[in-house]
Amino acid sequence: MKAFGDAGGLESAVRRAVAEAAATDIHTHLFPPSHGNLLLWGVDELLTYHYLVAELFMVAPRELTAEKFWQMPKAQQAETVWQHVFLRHGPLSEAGRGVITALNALGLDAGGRDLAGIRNWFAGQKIEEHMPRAFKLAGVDSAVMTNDPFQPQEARHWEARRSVWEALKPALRIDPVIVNWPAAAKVMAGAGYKTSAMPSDAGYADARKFLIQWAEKLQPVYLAASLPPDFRYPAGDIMARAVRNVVLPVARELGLPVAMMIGVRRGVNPLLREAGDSVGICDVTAVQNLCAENPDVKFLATVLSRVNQQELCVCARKFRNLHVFGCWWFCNGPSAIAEITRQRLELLGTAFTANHSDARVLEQVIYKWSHTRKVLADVLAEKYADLFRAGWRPTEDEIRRDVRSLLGGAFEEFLAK
Ligand code: HDL
Ligand code: ZN
Repeated sequence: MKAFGDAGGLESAVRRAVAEAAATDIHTHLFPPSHGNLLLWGVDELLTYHYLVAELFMVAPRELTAEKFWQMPKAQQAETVWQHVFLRHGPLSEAGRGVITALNALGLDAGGRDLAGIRNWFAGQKIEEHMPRAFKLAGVDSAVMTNDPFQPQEARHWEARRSVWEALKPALRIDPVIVNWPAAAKVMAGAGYKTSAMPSDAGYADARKFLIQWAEKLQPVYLAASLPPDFRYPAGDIMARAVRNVVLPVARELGLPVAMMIGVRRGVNPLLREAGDSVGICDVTAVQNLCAENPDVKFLATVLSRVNQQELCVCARKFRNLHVFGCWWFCNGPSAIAEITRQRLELLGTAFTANHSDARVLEQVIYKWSHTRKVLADVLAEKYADLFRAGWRPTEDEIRRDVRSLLGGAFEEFLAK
């Protein structure tokens, strides 16, 4: 295929490639339709996304207390968010604009402000058709779920061996083993494993068995955990001991990568429930030490604080067993995605995964990927123009190859190497 002779042709090829490339969504909170109401979808779920609940309480009158809100039925909660965040204030936030993007992509006139009519449309949808439709609109070929065996309401569906749509891939989520050993030990003991609140070598051995048995059930793409800003490694604390004695041996035995999402301060405002988590600057040397100490284990990492982003990129330059991914949560807005992606291209080339949706509600894949593609196209157009000015003439195939790398290709290569 011919190389581009002019910058104009190059830019339109970049934008075309970003618009058309399939994205592999490597971290979501979606579930198979067979897992019932664990899979959230529809306008009421979109409007009560915890990002929007946080935004509601920033603008709602004082008399609307969190207690009153949580006692409302879901539709009333959604109407309350619609009134305060969308009608009484412009939905200029990323989560607000996202709802508009998703609804309009589905052919609904969000601007008409007819919430009841939009709700009726969703009521007429069948999830078995609606889920593939949402993935197609998002350009997502597959999505990795978050599957937590420590949540009984999730575990029961896997115990029942319910069907899983082939576009959904499992991930074994293991936070409690690291961040709340007593709770994890209680669940494992309830399943007949010899674990107790006080960690011991025997308890660690049974915890490894528990995770290995769940990995056999789920066949996960990776092990995953979100970690607090104060996660340190190596360290003598209960978190580091669980990583050393349970997580790393299991990852090694199963040949599974360990995905770490670091920097979440859980429950800074418990009244907001899932909306009550915040961000903290983490210690990237924990990632560095894990990679250095375990060259035979693969690590995926994303960090929640903008402050840690450059350090994580430099860490990935030093350790071939580290793959950087995503503009996570509070970093998943155009300004942060642009800054982070520009920095990653400059430091990592195409050896990273540009984003993941973290979708909790099905239709969020539509807006999260639409908004990401817009920013990615702008940043890549700029970077290819710089390369063109330097004298390199990429072909359209090479551009498509690079774009796919950023949208899942590099992840697949990392898993395969
Ligand atoms: O720990 C995680 O996986 C986070 O993504 C949380 O689920 C968070 O609530 C979230 O949805 N972020 O986008
Ligand atoms: Zn998540």
